[in-house]
Amino acid sequence: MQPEDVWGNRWRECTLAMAKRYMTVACEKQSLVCLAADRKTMSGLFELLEQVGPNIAALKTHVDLIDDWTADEWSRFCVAAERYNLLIFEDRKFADIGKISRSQMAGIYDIRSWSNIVTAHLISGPDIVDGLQAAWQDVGRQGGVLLLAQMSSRGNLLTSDYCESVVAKGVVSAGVLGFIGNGSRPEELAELRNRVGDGKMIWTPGVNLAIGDGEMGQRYGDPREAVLAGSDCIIVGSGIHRSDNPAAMAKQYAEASWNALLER
Ligand code: 5BU
Repeated sequence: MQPEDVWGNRWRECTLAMAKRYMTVACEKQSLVCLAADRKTMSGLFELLEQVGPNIAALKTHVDLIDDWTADEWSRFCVAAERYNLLIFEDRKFADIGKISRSQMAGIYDIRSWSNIVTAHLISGPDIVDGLQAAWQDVGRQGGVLLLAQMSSRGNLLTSDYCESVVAKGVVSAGVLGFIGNGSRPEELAELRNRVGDGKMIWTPGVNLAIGDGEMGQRYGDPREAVLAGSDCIIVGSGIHRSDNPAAMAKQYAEASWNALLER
């Protein structure tokens, strides 16, 4: 199936190269799953990647969770992820002023050199997007920023008014791939999609086939409902990596998300 037939207006209106790349990979894999690879060792990450690589479209990392991180092992891991045709998304949630965010993309982890996507809060103002984009340009790469418009955690402070301001600034920013929406609440997600229109992506954490409350304030909603409400990518962590059979679970999430996209 051609991406333009599957994605419709989203394909036509999301012009950022990274958006097109994601939508193409999702069609090739028949999966809208981004795995939240929240493992604490390099061997755990490699193991997970081998299990779920064929059934996911993107891999979300928290590089600073890894106890035995080394630059060499990490670049081996990124090469392995690319072999599975995955976009690499560092969920760093940058929040500082533009020039410091640019520098934070370098440093020991050198996020700019291997990430395709990063998350950012817009709390410090719109220049953060320019800072992050400048960091990718510093190493001759391109990437896309996902702005936090909503969060999945209970009691978060991203109010509806705040969300509206983030969307208003984000939709007109070329370096913005899209927004993080709350996958646990389809009605909030539908409201976000209304505000965003078709020109940007919405990616959603807080998704699990077992809906309800998770650990420490996390909340979960159903993958199909999230996609029907306007999510373009479901971010799933423990639903896959904590299960007894991560490969089989990744396949289930892939099918649920892909079928929901076709239904949408
Ligand atoms: P879980 O195991 O599916 O609950 O993992 C969710 C992941 O998504 C985890 O890596 C979080 O850092 C990430 N996340 C989230 O849960 N909620 C949010 O609002 C944002 C990110 Br932004």
